[in-house]
Amino acid sequence: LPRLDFAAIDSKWQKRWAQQGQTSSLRVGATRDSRKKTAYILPMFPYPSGTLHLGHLRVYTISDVIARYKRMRGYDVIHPMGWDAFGLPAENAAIERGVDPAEWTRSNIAKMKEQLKAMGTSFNWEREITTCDPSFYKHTQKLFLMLYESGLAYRAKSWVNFDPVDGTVLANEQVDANGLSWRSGAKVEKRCLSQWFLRIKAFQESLVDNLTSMQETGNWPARVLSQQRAWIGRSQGARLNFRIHSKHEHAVHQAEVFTTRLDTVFGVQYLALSLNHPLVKREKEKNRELRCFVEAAHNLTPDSKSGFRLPNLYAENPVSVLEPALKDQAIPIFVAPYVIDDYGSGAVMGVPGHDKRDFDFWRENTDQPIKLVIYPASSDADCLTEEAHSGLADGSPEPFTKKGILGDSCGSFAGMQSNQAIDALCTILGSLSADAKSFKTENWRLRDWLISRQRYWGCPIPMVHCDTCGVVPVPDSDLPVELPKLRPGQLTGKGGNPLDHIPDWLETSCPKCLGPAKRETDTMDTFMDSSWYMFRYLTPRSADVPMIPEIADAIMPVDIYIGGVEHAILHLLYARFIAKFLATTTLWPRGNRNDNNGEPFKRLISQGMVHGKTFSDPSTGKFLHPSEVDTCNGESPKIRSSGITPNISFEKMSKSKHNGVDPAGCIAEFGADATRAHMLFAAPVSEVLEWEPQRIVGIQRWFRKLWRLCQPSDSVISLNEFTLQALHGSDAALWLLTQETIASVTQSLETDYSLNTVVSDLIKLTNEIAQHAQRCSKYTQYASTAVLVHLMAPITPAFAEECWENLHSGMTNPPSSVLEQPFPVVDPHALRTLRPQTSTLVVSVNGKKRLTIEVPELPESLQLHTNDDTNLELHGKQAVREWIIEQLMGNEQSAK
Ligand code: ANZ
Ligand code: ZN
Repeated sequence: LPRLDFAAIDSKWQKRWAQQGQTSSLRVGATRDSRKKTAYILPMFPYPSGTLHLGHLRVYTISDVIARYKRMRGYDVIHPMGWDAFGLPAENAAIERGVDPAEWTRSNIAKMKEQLKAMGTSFNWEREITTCDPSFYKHTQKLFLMLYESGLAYRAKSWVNFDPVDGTVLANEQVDANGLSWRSGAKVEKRCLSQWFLRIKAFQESLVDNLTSMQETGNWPARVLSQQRAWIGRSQGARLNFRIHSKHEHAVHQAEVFTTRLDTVFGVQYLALSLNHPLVKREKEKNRELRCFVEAAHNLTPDSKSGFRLPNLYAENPVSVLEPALKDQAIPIFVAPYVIDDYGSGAVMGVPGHDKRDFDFWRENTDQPIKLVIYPASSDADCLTEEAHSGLADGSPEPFTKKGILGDSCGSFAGMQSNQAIDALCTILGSLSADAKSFKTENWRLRDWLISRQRYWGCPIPMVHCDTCGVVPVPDSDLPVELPKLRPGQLTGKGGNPLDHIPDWLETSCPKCLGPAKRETDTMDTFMDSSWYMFRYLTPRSADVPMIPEIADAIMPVDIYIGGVEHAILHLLYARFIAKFLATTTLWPRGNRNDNNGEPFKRLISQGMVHGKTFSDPSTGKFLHPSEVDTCNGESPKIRSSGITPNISFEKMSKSKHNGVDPAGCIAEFGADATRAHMLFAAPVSEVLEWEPQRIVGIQRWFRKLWRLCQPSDSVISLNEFTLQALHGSDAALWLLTQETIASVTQSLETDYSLNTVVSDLIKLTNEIAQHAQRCSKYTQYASTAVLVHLMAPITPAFAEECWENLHSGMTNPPSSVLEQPFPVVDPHALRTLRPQTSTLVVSVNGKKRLTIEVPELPESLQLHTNDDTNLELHGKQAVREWIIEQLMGNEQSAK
C-alpha cells in the first residue's frame, strides 16, 4: 500500500468541494423549503486577530461536524461565518504599526479565512458578514435608532469607569473585582460623563424568567444559566425608612434602606450611606472634613472598609414603634464607599452580627460590641448561642450569616424563624409605612448597558448635537454614518477619542433646523455588533433593512449556537436582550410566539477551553520553553541544562508560559481531518481539553487501519440489497455492531453532543471490522465498512471522501460523494433479529444473592445455588462470571 499523504488528501478534496459548491445549504434569501427541514447551526464568530487559535479550531470543528451531519440527514443547513471586526485590538495594533485599522482588519480576515478553509470546514461563505463594513453597521445604527425611538436608548450623566491607559470608558462588567480593567489591567478611575445607555433593564423580568424553561428543556448548560441568573441578580427584600434626627436642627430627615434580611432589623447598629447619597451631599456643604473624605473615597473600591461618621446625626430604628425598648438607641450614621450608589436606595442598615461586610466595617470603625439577634435553629441552640455570643465578644472572626431563630432581644418576635419574622415584619411595618406598596420590593443587580466608547474603531452612534434642538437622531436616509478615514499618524492612542479631532467629520448640520451641529463622537461597544449578527446572516445583503421579517420568522431562532464559556454572561445576555427587543418590532413579528419568548438561541453548546502543555522547573518555578526540555528519550522528559525532570501541567495558553500551539502547524503536519478527529476525541466538548498534538498520531494510526479496509472491493452491493436472513456467526455479530454503532453515533450527534464518544465508537467499529475480516463474508465486510465511512464523513470529510472513492474505484459507475449520501439510519429489524436473546442467571452463595449474569441464548431464567464461595473470593466476580458462562455454553444440560 502506498503511504497515505494526509495533507494531499485534504487539498485534493478541498479543491473539489470548492469547485462543486455546496449542496444542502439554504439559498440566501430563501425562507425555507416546506418539504425540507432547516437547521441553523451557528458558531460564535471570531475576532479577526490574524491567526486562528486552538479555541477557534475547537469551536469550528464542533459546528462543522454538526452542520455536515445535518446536511447528510437531509436538512437545509445554514452554517455561516463572519467577523466581529470592531474593537480595541485593531485600534491598538493600528497605533503600534501605524496602519489603517480597516486595512489591518481586512488582511487579517483574508488570512483567517484561508486557515478556516484549511480546516476542511463547510461554511456558507456567501453569507459572510463583517461588522466593520458600512453595509453591516448601517443596520447596527438603524437598530440603535429604533431603540432610541422606543425609549430604550438614552443619554445620561453618570459615574463611569475610566481606563486611563486605554483612555476609554468601560462597562461595569469589564472591570474585575479588584477594580482593574479587563483589557489593559490599569486601575480604573471614576469619572462623571454623559454616556449612552441601552435600557436592558426593561427586559429583566423575561430575561430571568425564561431561564427557568431553558433549564427544564435542558437545552442550555446549567452552568451558563446559573451565571446568567446571578448576573441579572433578582433579589427579593424590603424597603425600610429610618427617621434621622439632628442634634442641632429640628427638622427630621429620612433615609430608605434596602434589605434582604428584615429579620435582622433588631440588630441594626448603624446606617451606612453611599458617597453620593442626598443626605451626604447636604452634609458636605457644611463639613470640610467630609468633603475631603468623599473626594478621596471615590478612588476606593467597594471592598474598602473605611467610613466617616456623620457628627450630630443619628437614626431611629423603625421597629422601635413595636419595641419601645429600642426607642432610646441612637443609631450612628456613616458614609462608606462599600455602599453602592445605584443599588437599592444607596443606603444600608448595618447589622454587624449577621452580615460579613457590616461585621468588617464595624470592627474597622468602632470598638463597640456586636449584637446578635439571630441564633441557629438546631436543638442545642442554647449552648451554641452562648459560644457564638462570647466568641463574637472576644474577637471571633465570623458573624452568623445564616437564617435561624430570633432571639430574646427581638421582643414579641422572639422565637420566630427568620422567614416567618420577615413576613410578619413586612406586614406590620408595611401597614405603618406611608408607602405600603413599595415596602416589599425587588432589587436587581443588572444595570442598564453602557454602550459609549471614546474610541475610533467602533460603530458611530448616529446622533448629532445641535445647540438649538439638543440631541437629534440622524435620519434613516443618511445612514450609515461612516467612520472618517484617518490620515497616517492620526491614531496615537493618546488625547482621548480621535473622532473629536477630525473637524471635517465632526462638523455637520442639524437634521431638524439645518443649523450647524456636531456629530456624536462616541462609538458603540462591540458587544452591540454581536448582539444581532445572527439575524443579519439570514439576509446579509439586504441593503435597506437589517433583516427581512418573513425570513427572520421562518428561520429564527438559531437551532444550535456554539461558543466558548467565556461568553456565558455578557454576549449571550446582550444578544438575548436585543432579540427580545426585535420581537417587539415588525422586524421579527413572530419572535415572541409561545414556544420561543423572543429567545434567539434554542440550544447552546458551550465548549470548554483548550489548555496547553506547560513545563516548569521544579527548583525555580520558572516556565520553560519546550526547546529547553528533552522529550524524546525515555519515558520522562528532562530539562536539557540540568537533567532534572520538569513539572508538567496543562494551563491556559499564554506567551509567558511558552505553552501556545499554532493550529495551522498541526493541520500542516497531521492533516485537517486527523486534527479534527483528535480535537473531538481528546475531551467531551464542554470540558477543558488538554492539547497534546503528538497524540494525533494515534488518530493517524486509526486512519491507516481503516484505509486498509477500504481497498477496491469486487463485492460491492447496494446496502438495500443486503439481507439479514443470510447472516450467521461473525457476519451477524459484525452487522449487529454496525447497527449499534449507527444508533450510538446518531444519539451523540442528535441529542447529547458527546462527540468524543462518536470517535471512540468509530474506532471500535474499525477494529471489529478488521478483526472479523477473515471470518466474514465480503458482503458484510463491505457493508459495514461503507456504513463506517458514512458515519465518519461529518468528522473527517476529506479522508472519508478518499476512502469512499477508493472503495469504489473498481466500479464503472461509482456512487457520488459520500458527503451527499444520506446518513445511515438504524434498521430496528436488524437490531431485533441479530441481538442474541439473553436470560438472567442469579448466583447465590449460602442463600445470599451474590451475582447476576446475562447468559446468551438460554431458554429460561436460571438460579444457581452454592454453599462455597471460595472461588468468588479468590478470583473475583468477573472471573467467576466468565467461568460460569463457559460452563453453560459448553454443556447446557448438565449445568442446569
Ligand atoms: C441588612 C442585612 C443584614 C443585610 C444581614 C444582609 C444580611 P443582595 O442580596 O445582593 O440584593 N445592601 C443594600 N443596598 C446596598 C447598597 N447600595 N450597597 C451595598 N450593599 C447594599 O444584597 C442585599 C443586601 O445588601 C441588603 O440586605 C443590604 O444588607 C445590602 F444579616 O440589609 B442587608
Ligand atoms: Zn437643530
